[in-house]
Order: sequence, then structure tokens, then C-alpha cells
Amino acid sequence: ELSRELVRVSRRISMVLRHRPETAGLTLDANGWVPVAELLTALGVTRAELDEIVANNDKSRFAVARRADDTDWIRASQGHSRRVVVDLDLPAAPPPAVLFHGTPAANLDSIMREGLRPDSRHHVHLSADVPTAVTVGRRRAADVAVFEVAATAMAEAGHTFHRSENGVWLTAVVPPGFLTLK
Ligand code: HQG
Repeated sequence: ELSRELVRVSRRISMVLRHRPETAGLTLDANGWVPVAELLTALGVTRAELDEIVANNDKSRFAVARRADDTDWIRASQGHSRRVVVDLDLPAAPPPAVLFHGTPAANLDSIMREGLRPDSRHHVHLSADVPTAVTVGRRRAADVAVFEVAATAMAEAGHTFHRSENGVWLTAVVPPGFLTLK
């Protein structure tokens, strides 16, 4: 388990890699990566601390990859805001028959009317199981509604799905006709 201090640093890394790299003086490459060495310097973190954060992050939010020139790069696996232009270059993947989305119950009427929209992010985030969807919804409210998404039917209708490196399913929008309230 991460110390409180490392949890704080982890949140800061999320913010920088997903939403506001410029606040740390960093620029993401086209696919959302920054050199680990630059991130460490920018945030005043050691490599050992970063490794601990990456290994213990509850949702494996960060991916680290070594390049041919032996440098290590890091990015957030999902959750970028739209203001940060990134192409996660994830292959399209056939989704499971159904996926799930948890949301505050207060959003119910609007979602039934308009479907799921990505709001300020690049994609709508879908969960592979109900407990995960409930956890996602509970970030925002105690009273959570869970929708079942007819993912295979959506794919057959031409919608594209991507599976992020940490197992979150991403798609552009979910029209209301593919949603059922659980
Ligand atoms: C809602 C976390 C009204 C949507 C999680 C959600 C996830 C609508 C909110 C990831 C709507 C957007 C993303 C409509 C969508 N009317 N409300 N038509 N369409 N909404 O945070 O899915 O911890 O951008 O239901 O685990 O909650 O950051 O999306 O409540 O994977 O790694 O608009 O964030 O991951 O909120 O969460 P968000 P989300 P991390």
C-alpha cells in the first residue's frame, strides 16, 4: 500500500499525464508518453518512488515502456482530457457481449435521453463487470445507477471499441438504444 505522500504524488502524476502536462513544464508526445527522467526531474521524485507508485496504483493507470535507445517512457493508460491531444494507438478490439457503466443516479434521465457522452474526456469509459462499474459511479455519488451496454450489438452497428492497457473499455459514445438500466 502506498504512503499518503506517494498517493499524493500519484494523483499529481495522473493530473500531469492526463490533463495538464504544462503545469509541470512537460510536453507529451503524440501518443501521450513522456520520458521518465523528465517526469522525475519535474516532480522531484526518485525512480524508486515512481516504480512503487506504478506497481501499487490501484487501477494500473500508468504504463512504462523502454524504447530501443534504452530510455524509459511513461503515460496514463486512459482518462485523458480532450484538451490534451493524444492518440493512444490502441487497436480496435471486439468487445464482450455486454459492458457496464456506473454513474450517479442523478444522471439517469439525461443518459436515457442522450445516451453516454464522453464529457471532457476523449472516450466514454466502460467497465467489464458490475462491481467495477459501481466503484466508478461511487467516486461521484453514493446513489449509483448501473447501465448494461449491448456492446456486441454496438460493434455490429459500426461502433469501435478499444481496450486500454489497464482493462478499461473505451468508445466514442453510447446511443440510448444500446443501454439498459440494471
Ligand atoms: C456522465 C476513472 C448526464 C457519466 C473511472 C459520468 C473511469 C452523463 C460523467 C474513468 C451523460 C463523466 C472515467 C449524459 C455521460 N448525461 N451524464 N448524457 N453521459 N454522463 O469522470 O466514466 O480513476 O469523465 O456517467 O474509474 O465516471 O480516473 O467518466 O458520471 O475509468 O483512472 O458523465 O475515470 O478512472 O465523468 O470515469 P468521467 P467516468 P481513473
